[in-house]
Amino acid sequence: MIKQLNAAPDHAKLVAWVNEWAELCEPEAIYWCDGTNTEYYGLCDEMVKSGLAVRLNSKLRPDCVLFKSDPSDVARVEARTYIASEKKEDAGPTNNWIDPVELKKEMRALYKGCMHGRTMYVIPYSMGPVGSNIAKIGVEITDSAYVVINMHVMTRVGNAVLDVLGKDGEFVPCIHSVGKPLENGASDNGIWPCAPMDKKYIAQFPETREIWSFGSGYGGNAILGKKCLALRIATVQARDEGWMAEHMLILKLTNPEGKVKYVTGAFPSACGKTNLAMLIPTLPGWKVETIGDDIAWMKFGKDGRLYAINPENGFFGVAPGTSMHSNKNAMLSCAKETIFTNCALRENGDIWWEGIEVPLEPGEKLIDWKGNVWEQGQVDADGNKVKAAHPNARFSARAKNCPAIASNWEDPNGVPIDAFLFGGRRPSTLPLVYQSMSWEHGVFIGSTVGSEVTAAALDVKAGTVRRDPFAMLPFCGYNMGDYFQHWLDIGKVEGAKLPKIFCVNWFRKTADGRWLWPGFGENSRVLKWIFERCDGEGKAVETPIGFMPTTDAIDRSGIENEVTDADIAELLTFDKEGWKNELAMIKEHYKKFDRLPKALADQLAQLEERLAK
Ligand code: SAT
Ligand code: MN
Repeated sequence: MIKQLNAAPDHAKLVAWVNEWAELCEPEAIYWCDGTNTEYYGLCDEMVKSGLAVRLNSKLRPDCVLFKSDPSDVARVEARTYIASEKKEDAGPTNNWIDPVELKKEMRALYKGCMHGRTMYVIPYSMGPVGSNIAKIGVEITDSAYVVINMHVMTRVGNAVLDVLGKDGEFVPCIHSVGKPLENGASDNGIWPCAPMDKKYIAQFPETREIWSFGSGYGGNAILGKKCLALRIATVQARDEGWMAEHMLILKLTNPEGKVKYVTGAFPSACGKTNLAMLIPTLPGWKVETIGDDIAWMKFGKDGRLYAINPENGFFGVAPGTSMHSNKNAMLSCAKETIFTNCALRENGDIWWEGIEVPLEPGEKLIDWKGNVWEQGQVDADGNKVKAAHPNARFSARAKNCPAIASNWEDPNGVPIDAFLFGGRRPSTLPLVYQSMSWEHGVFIGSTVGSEVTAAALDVKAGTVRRDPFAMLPFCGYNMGDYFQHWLDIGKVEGAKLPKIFCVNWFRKTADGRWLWPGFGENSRVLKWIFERCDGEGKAVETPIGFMPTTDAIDRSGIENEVTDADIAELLTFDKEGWKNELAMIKEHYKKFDRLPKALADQLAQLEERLAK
């Protein structure tokens, strides 16, 4: 007999679905999550008691817990992530595919009895403000209390969601298990439960809009509202329903006169998306406020503009490299009520990571993310520096604790978007900023987004560019060529008043490897030009790649010594030879797509013509 820890809601389809999974997974008990603080802190206490989590010093880091995962379970596993569409072509050349019937058979065998000795938590959640017409409801079944508390932070959980669902409302069913049954009263003994790599599956079924996840407890593999629902499944819904689900930050930009523009941006990972969303402008009188740092859902309003909501409720941020200098607002967001994963633990009961820019006491000993004693400067047997925190260590912080969060960030109608930014780390060729010549040209720019990977840190020239169209490569739930077509179709919607499209690159270097642009808060100077361009102002010259600012169009007041006339000229030159090489790389990149829209092939041909002139 499975214990029922509390009453099930009055929604026959939902209850039947939960019972069906309980029968297969055979948990010890079923618990319906209500989203309260009592539930959240109760689960935290349980996990601290069982040794899965450490409570941090309540004076330094109030209401915070630290988890360390299994060393094999530290990030999203793209090789084990599947788009199980009925037809392989519909998943496309950039996604892993297995026949859905076969995959379900295989996974059902794994789920059989997988929750022995565990509680099955049922989490009703909303992506987006509860009740917003842009929001969507999901229900996640999981056997991980760690997932429950993370869903509390990252989504809106509980009874308010059930109220919106009513007796027969629609939801995206999401099933998750860590894949580690506890037999005969065994316990985890403080060890992060997960399954071996060849048993892990992160499966999306686009036609039936289901998510099945097995074997991992970490991040996007397990917190299913985020990448699985809000991107992979939502992209499919957005295509069918005429809206957009994008891997984009959303920021609110206010000029000294109090005029507001909303900007979204797509960047591949490790390009500073969270930093841009929480930027502190160095330009006097300018203000940046955060709406979201990872995902944007956009729908047309009656006025033809695209309105965006942030479907999330928190930030699942990369910890290493985050400091009061690189991102003060992120540091303050995780000052309290935060879940830390795979960070290091200090003697004083606070967290620590590489790049936090908080000095340690002389000789201070930390507990590293693997649970070992760690000292600064420690090297392994091969002479490599041992890291205290895992490079993908995370903080799960509440959006409401971010000092830069915009007062209207939860507006159920969303905010009207003025500009889309695309960018990556490009030490050469790509200028600091340029604007597309048309919507279609902007879609072309989005489809070619890339970031340079340097073999060695000092090796500037030998970098190859890893292309990540719209920063969506691991997150698009259908054929990428069809996704490009969806972007083109959005541009043809009657009466649409579309955002302007820009490409930015904060990462230009000189030939001898010096950064040309200071980045961080100084990026507000580029945002200022973008703001002006949205109003039909801001000086620009037309070049073969698009509209580029004139060298005096970027406000350098106060940084003329840091970014000299020569620097800004280099940042804003059209590099004809570099672009010929770029064109060849884009041609190669485009060969990957089996359903490349003709309009994008035309854009490529037109760029080639303009470069040849
Ligand atoms: O683990 S997540 O997918 O949520 C984070 C990321 O990879 O961006
Ligand atoms: Mn992301």
